[in-house]
Amino acid sequence: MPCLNEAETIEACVRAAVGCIARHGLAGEVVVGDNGSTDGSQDLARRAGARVVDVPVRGYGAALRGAIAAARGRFIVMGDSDGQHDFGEGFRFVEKLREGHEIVMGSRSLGVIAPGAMGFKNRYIGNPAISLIGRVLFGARSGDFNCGFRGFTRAGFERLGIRTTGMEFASEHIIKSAVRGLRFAEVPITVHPSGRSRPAHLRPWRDGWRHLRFMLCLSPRWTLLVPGLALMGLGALAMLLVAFGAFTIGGVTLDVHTLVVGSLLVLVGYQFVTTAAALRIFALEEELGPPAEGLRRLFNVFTLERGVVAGLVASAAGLLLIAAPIVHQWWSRGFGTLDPAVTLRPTIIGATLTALGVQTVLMSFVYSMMGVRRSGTAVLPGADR
Ligand SMILES: Nc1nc2c(ncn2[C@@H]2O[C@H](COP(=O)(O)OP(=O)(O)OP(=O)(O)O)[C@@H](O)[C@H]2O)c(=O)[nH]1
Ligand SMILES: [Mg+2]
Repeated sequence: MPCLNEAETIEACVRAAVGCIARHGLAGEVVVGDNGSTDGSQDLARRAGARVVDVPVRGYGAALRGAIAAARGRFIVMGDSDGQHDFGEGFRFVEKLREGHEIVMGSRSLGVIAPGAMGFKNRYIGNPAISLIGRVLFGARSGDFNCGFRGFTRAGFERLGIRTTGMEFASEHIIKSAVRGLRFAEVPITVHPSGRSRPAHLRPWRDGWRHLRFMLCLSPRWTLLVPGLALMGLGALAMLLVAFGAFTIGGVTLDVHTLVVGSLLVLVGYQFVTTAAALRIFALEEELGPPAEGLRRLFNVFTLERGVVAGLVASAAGLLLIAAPIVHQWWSRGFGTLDPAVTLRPTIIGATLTALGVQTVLMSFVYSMMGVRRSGTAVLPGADR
């Protein structure tokens, strides 16, 4: 149980859990992860029969990670100590774990949500939205992604290498369990209104955003990569149409303006794509995201040096494309005002190419530096060279 200033409810929670363990004849213990309660929760928990672990790092995830590390069981069931979870239902998780499941999620939507147990924002907006995104992006089957009542095997949990310390712990835990293919089950649970009179620790907007941000950064494919490639494709098409002259279709003539807009789409799209790669490398290096064999192979080919050379060549070609027509015009007509009708087209194309090249050089360094910290064991070969 994570606990932060739950003096009003911690005793009842611990007693319920102790009772559940005894009733089912389990060899178990109640471990409370506390990181700084100032209301005497620790002593109340001990008196009710729990072992209290004082975790030096603040945050919900840190408290749980500390408690889980200290727990001695093969199976672990976690739940809140604010009175919302009914630890009498804890045995449902044990049954599923005994069947061989490695992560068992409590589900409020399959179970009972007592009146007043969940605020409108969390129940109808935050939780469904986060659950949906989690299912789509990571294939996590849970219908109640952020439920804090869960069971898991210690061995399975240790394989996850959890990193977060705040409320995102809840997302990281289930996402990684899904991504690593742990055997998954769901059990219905009941949630009650919390038994405390002080406000909740969870701050819906801030914590909801942190969950969302965490998920989007871990899986940039649908948020950045695919939109970026689409923008680049669209932009390239627009540029190709008018690269050599105006293009007329059904009475509409497209010309250099289309070229500028196409250039913009290509550049913005490329920024999306290169940022997606950076986030993905970060997730890999931090062991946060799913494994990425494709990306690994890609970076075998695109080493830092090759990236830099390719970028420099593109930039040089771009600059040449800008300079050549201008020099040519000056050469043939003498110095004077340039005629945009002649020079603008290659200038825009050249500028686009130069920007792509510079971005490639810079990002090559960024990617390579991201692999340096763990050099020797760099996930991306070539990144540590
Ligand atoms: N040790 C520790 N426990 C925490 C921390 N933040 C939250 N908790 C505990 O985690 C559990 C869930 O926190 P809540 O604030 O109730 O979050 P919630 O249940 O998602 O939100 P509500 O529906 O508003 O209650 C409670 O038992 C808290 O005591 C923390 O920073 N440290
Ligand atoms: Mg709560």
